[in-house]
Amino acid sequence: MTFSEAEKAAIVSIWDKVSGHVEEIGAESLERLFLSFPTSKTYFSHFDLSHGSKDLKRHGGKVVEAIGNAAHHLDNIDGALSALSDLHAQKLKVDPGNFRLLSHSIEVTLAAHFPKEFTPSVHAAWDKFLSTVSSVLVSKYR
Ligand code: HNI
Repeated sequence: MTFSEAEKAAIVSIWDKVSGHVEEIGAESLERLFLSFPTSKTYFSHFDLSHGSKDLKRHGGKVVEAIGNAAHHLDNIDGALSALSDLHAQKLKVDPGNFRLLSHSIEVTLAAHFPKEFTPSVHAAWDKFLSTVSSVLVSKYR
């Protein structure tokens, strides 16, 4: 997947706002995922999923940092997320349908936090970006 200069600018401009708040944005995205789509919780039975828990913050922070890494490598997301792709496909074996649900939850969180900046065109660029990240993470399933 290639990104236009305008799409790259849209992705990076939101990332710049998120980068100082990775745990907060990540935890909220996960909480929205688990509340809206409870079956996604099956992968996290070893976590404390209560509101504001350390597990949500720690894991949310990791997920959002990985998205930031991808945002800095828009011309080579495959390479940037290669190890994570192995992990999700070979070890975690998360049902691929969950990636759309998480992407959606992240977009809702971004829209709620940055209502002025998350315009329709920025939203479209982020949707394309998160869908590319998701395809990379499920690319090694078979
Ligand atoms: Ni995901 C672990 C990033 C989607 C279930 N995941 C990670 C880690 C990162 C990460 C980073 C930590 C790796 C490490 O410790 O080495 N995950 C991402 C990203 C996306 C994603 C960037 C998509 C945008 N993961 C999902 C989805 C699910 C999921 C959709 C299931 C609903 N991930 C997991 C599980 C772990 C995990 C389970 C292991 C958690 C643990 O620490 O036990």
